[in-house]
Amino acid sequence: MEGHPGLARSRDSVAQCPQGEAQEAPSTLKALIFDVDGTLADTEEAHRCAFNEAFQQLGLPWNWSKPKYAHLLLAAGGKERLAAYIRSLDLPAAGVPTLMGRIEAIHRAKTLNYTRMVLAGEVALRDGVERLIDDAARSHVRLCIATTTTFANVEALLRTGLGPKALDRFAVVGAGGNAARKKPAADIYEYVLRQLDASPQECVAIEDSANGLRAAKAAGLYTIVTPSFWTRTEDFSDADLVLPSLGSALRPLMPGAAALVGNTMLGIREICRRLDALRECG
Ligand code: XBP
Ligand code: MG
Repeated sequence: MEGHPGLARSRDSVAQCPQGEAQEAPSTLKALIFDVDGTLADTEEAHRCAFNEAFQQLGLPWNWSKPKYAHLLLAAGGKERLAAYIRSLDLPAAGVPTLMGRIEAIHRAKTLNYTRMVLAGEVALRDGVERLIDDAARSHVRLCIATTTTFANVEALLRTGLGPKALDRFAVVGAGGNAARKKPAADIYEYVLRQLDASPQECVAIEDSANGLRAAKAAGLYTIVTPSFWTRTEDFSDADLVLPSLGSALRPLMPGAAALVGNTMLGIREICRRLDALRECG
């Protein structure tokens, strides 16, 4: 089920800036930086199943239920999630290092399961993602990715959702291996900004989780949040704009959310207006 209609809010300052003024000068917006899991697609259920399948494949007596996984999601990164889980187990002291030593192998098996599921078409892009990506391309706004997940997962999702040449459409792809610290640290966003040679004031981040929001804000980015099934109860009070989804012709934004962005879908024009209004109105 896409988006929770009640989840719509905008940071007042921009909403009060008189419309149209910011439109005269060329927009500041240089790039949109997309998170992956929960933002481009609601992927965590597939990740959860891929983990459970890997546990079976490797003879581990573990199974992550949805409530368990929702809790484990507080740890960003699949390997970090495994480590957090192992630490939570009531194991004899010697048992912990042995299992910690198996994390790489478990995560490799999980990634193979996950990419197989994605390439089989089991994970669809969220509403409005492809439309906004096309809108950005038409407006010469560059596209980037800042994610915690493994690069192979990004490639599989983009290839399946946007076509075999999808990766070429992204100026910078910052994934799990490109940042020393994972979200909520700002590292992956700072990596993308460096590669892009852009300032945070010229870019907008699109996220789904509190961890991701904190990372984007720590990097100084105007941040739009579209909560996912797994994150809809998290705290997004620091977000600049919260929408249940990006909206699409098939599933337009409900009146409350639509009123915030002046349309039943969030488009590049509105994102530019907001970023430029911030520049104009400070
Ligand atoms: C969210 C994550 C990821 C995935 C699992 O990533 O925390 O770790 O849950 O992927 P995003 P890996 O920043 O895109 O929201 O197992 O490859 O880490
Ligand atoms: Mg995410």
